Amino acid sequence: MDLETMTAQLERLRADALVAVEGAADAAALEQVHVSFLGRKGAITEILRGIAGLDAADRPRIGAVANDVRGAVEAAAVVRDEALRAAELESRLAAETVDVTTPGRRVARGSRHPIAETVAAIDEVFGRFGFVVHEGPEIEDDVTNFQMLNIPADHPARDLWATLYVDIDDHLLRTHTSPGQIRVMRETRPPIRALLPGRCFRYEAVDASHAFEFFQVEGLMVDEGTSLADLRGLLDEFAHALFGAARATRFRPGYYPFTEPSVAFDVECVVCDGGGCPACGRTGWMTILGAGMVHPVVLRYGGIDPERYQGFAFGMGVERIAMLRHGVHDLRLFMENDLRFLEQFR
Ligand code: 2NL
Repeated sequence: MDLETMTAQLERLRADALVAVEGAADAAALEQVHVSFLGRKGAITEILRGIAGLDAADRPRIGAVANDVRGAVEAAAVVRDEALRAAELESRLAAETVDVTTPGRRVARGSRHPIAETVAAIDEVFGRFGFVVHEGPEIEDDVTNFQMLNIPADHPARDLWATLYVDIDDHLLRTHTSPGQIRVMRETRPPIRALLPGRCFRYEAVDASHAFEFFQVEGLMVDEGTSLADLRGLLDEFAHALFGAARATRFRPGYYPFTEPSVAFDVECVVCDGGGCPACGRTGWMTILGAGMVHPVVLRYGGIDPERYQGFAFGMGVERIAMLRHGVHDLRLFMENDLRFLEQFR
């Protein structure tokens, strides 16, 4: 082969290679083009093998042409490679674009249980009058749960509290939060304004108005000169806050071994506004809590001198308050945790 033929072949290969580089659709195709023109067995390399048959004077000239062709093809390949990478990146960015205006998935959010919400509402009202929340243990001893509340062992008044006992001598599940108030009296000095919310337990057959587990809030105030009138005024504020400022209230005589006198506190029926309906047994009144002046014997058990101090106490069932506030007729709904029920209190 002579110089002219070889030069012509190299120039044709340059043209072919540049077209092939330009046409390579991706990195693999480009690599293939590189191998087939510039590789060890590539077309340009093959031509250069014929260099030995040329005159010594022609060899540098064909070498210069070959280097120029190789350089041009290499340079075109680099440019093409960059273009392919840029296109790759472009299409990935397009595919992975996040639409920040797309609405988010709604997160299911819990809410306060209506019993906890009612306890908080009760706490809030008495808190305004300086009552401080205390908590006692759910497992109590017989002495604190009963005897210090003027309910002796074997006394018929015990029948008022169907008790659940535990496997520890003389221990039981508290039947009310009153023992917590005994603890407050024994641990602090008057003036006392204590509020005791908490879970209580009784051995009860379950129906729409009875449970074996329920919540109670009790309150206790002890100071010099505390009277039934103070109790009445405080409970009026409470009833008006929870059931409406215009509602009439009344005291009726009641009985508890730990208070003397004892009263039931009634609010004008929230269903019929006092006119009389099935909800209030046609009386126009609903009992929302029990209360009274702390029995002197109970004050003394609490370490308080009844000659100097007087106290009042009250207690309410939280489920009952919640039922009246929300028009719920079966307290079992509060224990079932059916979301269709609970979601109505969000
Ligand atoms: C009710 C009535 C009441 C009390 C609870 C009490 C506590 C002490 C001393 C005196 Cl330490 N009394 N608590 C008093 C009257 C009534 O609860 O029906 N609760 C659901």
